[in-house]
This record gives sequence, structure tokens and C-alpha cells, in this order.
Amino acid sequence: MQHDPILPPALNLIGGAWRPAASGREMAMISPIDGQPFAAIVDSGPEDVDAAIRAARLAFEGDWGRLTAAERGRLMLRLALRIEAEAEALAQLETRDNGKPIAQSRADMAALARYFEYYGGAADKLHGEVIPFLNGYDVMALREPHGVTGHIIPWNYPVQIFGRSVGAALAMGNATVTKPAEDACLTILRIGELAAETGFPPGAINIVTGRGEVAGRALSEHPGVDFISFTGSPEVGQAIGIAAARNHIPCTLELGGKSPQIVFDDADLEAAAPVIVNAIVQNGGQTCSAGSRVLIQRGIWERLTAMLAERFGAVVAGPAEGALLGPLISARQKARVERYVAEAAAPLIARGTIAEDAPAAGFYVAPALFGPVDPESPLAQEEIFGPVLAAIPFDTEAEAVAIANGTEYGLVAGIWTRDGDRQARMARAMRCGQVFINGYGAGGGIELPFGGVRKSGHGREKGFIALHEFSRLKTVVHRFA
Ligand code: TXE
Repeated sequence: MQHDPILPPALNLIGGAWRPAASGREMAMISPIDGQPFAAIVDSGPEDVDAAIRAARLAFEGDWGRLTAAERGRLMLRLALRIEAEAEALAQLETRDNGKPIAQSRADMAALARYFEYYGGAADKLHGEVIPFLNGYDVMALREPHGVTGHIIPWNYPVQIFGRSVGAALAMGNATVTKPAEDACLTILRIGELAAETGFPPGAINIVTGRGEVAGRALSEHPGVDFISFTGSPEVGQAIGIAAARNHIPCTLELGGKSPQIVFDDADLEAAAPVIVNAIVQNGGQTCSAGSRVLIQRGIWERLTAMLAERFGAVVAGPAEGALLGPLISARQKARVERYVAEAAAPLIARGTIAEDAPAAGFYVAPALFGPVDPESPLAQEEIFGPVLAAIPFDTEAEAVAIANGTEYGLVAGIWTRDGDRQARMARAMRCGQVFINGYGAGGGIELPFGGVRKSGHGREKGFIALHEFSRLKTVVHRFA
């Protein structure tokens, strides 16, 4: 394959140097836009992951670990500015790699820069405590980094998830090893290049590409890692949790969801309808917090489903610059989503279309709205990770709560009602990590603690609170005469 100069070379970033796999192996990247190979990446083995972890340890015990919190923060702020300056080129690379519409890639780069700005600014703001104790004692709770943190990142929002987890880890002084997804990792490699140019000491940011079951597994099982941040499927998340338990280390697991938007009959439907459609169509529905179920109170069922149907029917999936819906990430994801659509045991209310200029070998899927959907059926229970929305009718508030909480997941919920008491009751009744009232999603959500319960995972990333996850307390008891 000829090397295209806009693409990063097929190498790992280990200890500040760009290196091929010890085995020399590479793997092809397939473009979601036309299904063709367009780049290569390193197919890392356990020995490459081991080298990256050793490099991180050296950095942690050396130049990176010696920096003050303010110095770390300043480097991160410089990287944020560099990302902003290169944002358009980075966005073009991301769309090439991931297939997502360019507007989404631009939003992702803005969020990435903001993560480094936010966590860079926070690096010297989270400090320990002095705790009142017995006379003759000073007690301090010191806040310390874990050491070497591992970051296993999916393909749906590669740079946002890199920003939120690696950003928080660096702010707290950890040295990081990232294993991005094999389906989309080129932009993360470029960020590694920019970080090196910005002056990050070698080994603070290491990036090893390759397959999940080889490189990802090696990272999650390695005894040299002190903390793991994982975003991906519940099945792999469980394996990561078990590996972390074996090594007696903490982890955060963000594993997706089946998030409901609940619309009561007093809601502002004009405001709700476009938000509900966007929350499942954005990024092809390949969003952990996608609003993949809409619960509609019976009295407004006809009106709201008609409003949603009109909008769904108008969505065109295609490669055009202004398209709301691009291709899905892979042939596998496309087949998975099409299978759910084909096997749906509910009436199809509306389906969008695929643009005529969309390459036939690209991974495009037309969005679909089904309803009424049985709340116990696969369409209403399983994370499809595509632009497929299940509409479910309900009568009472209690019934809405039971349906909303009636899946194994619990990540996000949206409540649409003008009744203030009901807003407060519903927010408390939702068994999940984040609730939106009369809205859904807000900006990149950088400042908002984010994470799930049960099958959606545990731990919180984003926001200031994530700095607690990426650091630990040490109690120092000083007795004096
Ligand atoms: O995820 P995987 P996949 C959900 C979504 C999607 C499904 C499958 O429902 O349809 O998962 O997606 C690495 N040890 N989400 O198969 O396999 C892998 O290389 C260590 C929700 O792509 O979990 C990649 O870097 N690592 C979600 C990352 O894990 C392993 C985002 C995620 O891949 C590994 C993505 C192993 N044994 C998918 N196997 C969200 N929460 O937003 C794979 N990996």
C-alpha cells in the first residue's frame, strides 16, 4: 500500500520513539466510506505492549514524574492550543479514518481541545486535606497518581474518549499507555505526534495499536499497570474487570446503554422531537449515551410518532459534507444493525434513505423508527449501536419508571415534561448515571460527571470528579511532641 502523506505512519509511539511491531506485523485499515483498505497500522503483540508499559514506568519515575502539577497543566494547555490550531486537518483525518460526518469530527476536535484545556487547568487544583485528629497529631491525606494507567479506547468517539481519560490521567501525574480501537486510531496517533512536539517528556503518552484480543488483552492483564480505563462492550468490560481484580487494581468501565427519553403528555413536543431524532441519529447511533428508546405517554402517541416519522423519513445517510448520518464503522456493525432491523417484531413507523452517491461497498444504513415496541423485546432491551429507535407507549408515571429502568443498562435518561414536581421525582427515580430534563446531551459534556450503573459499567469520567478516579489518597499521620 502506498503511504499517503496525510496519514500517520504505521508505527507505535513508545517512549517518545516511533516503532514498528517487534514482529514486524501490520494490519490494514478499512475505510467505512467505501469499504476499501486505505492505511496500515501496527498489529502489536504483547512484547510491544510490554515495551510501552516499561517506557511509561520510566517516565513516571523520571522526567514526567518530576514535573510539578503546574508544569503538567501548562504542557496540557499548550497541547490544547496546538490541537485547536490543527483542528481542521485533524477533523479531516478523523472523517477519513472513522467515516463520521465532518461536522461531527470538528465537534470531536473541539471537545478534545477542551478536555486538555479543562484538565490542564485542573492539574494543580485538586489537592489533599489536613484532617483534624487527636492532640499532638497532624494528619494529611495526600493525593497521588496511580502510576502507569492503561486506556483502552473504542472507535465511536476515539479522540473524545482519549481526551477525557488520558487528559484526566495526565493531569494527576500518571504516565499513560493507550490502546486505541483497531477500527479507528489514526487521529490518536497524530495527537501523540503533536504531544511530542509540544514538549511532553518521552513516555508520558504511549500509544500501541492493534487487535483487542491481543494488544488490548496484554495491556489489561499486565502486572505493570496500576489503573485501567476502559470504554467498550459489556463483554470485554467484564473481562477487563476480571483482569483488574486479578492484579488488584482499580478500573473505570464505561459500557454503553439503552437510554430512554420519556415524553409526558404535557411536554413541549416541538422542542422534544428534533432532539429525540438527533440523539439516535448523531454519529450513526454509535454513541454510548444514544437515546435509543423513546417512551411516549399514550395521549400524545399519535402526534409525537407522526412528528418523529416525518423527521426520520427525511434523514439521508451518505458521504456528503452536510450529511447528518454517515456510514457505520464497519461491515460487522452494519450487519449487526441490519439484523436487528430485519428481525424486529414491531411495526416499522418510518425509515430514512441512503444517498444515491453513497458507494455501494460503504457501510451505510438508513435510520429506522419502530413502534409500538414490546419493552421486553430485543429492540427495546439490547444495545443496537445504530440509528434505530424503539418507540414504547405508556400510561402512568409509575409505568414509565418501570419501563425506563427495565433493562440491564443504566447510563442516561431524558425526561420531557413541564411539571416541576414530576421532573424532580423522575430524576430521582431513574436508575442511571446522568439525567437530562427537557433536553438531551449538552455540548461535549466535558464538565459533567459521566458513567453508568450495572451493565453500563462503573466509575465516573468527565468533569472534575474524574480526577478522583485517576488518583488515590495516602493518609500520613505525623505525631509531634
Ligand atoms: O467493542 P469492543 P466492539 C458496544 C456497542 C457495540 C459493541 C461491540 O454495542 O456494538 O460494543 O463493539 C478493545 N481485551 N460498544 O466489538 O470489542 C478493542 O480493541 C482488551 C459500546 O468494537 O469492546 C477496542 O479498543 N481489550 C461502546 C475496545 O476494546 C479488548 C463503544 C472496544 O472494543 C478486547 C464501543 C480484549 N479481550 C462499543 N477485545 C461505548 N461504551 O461507547 C476488544 N478490546
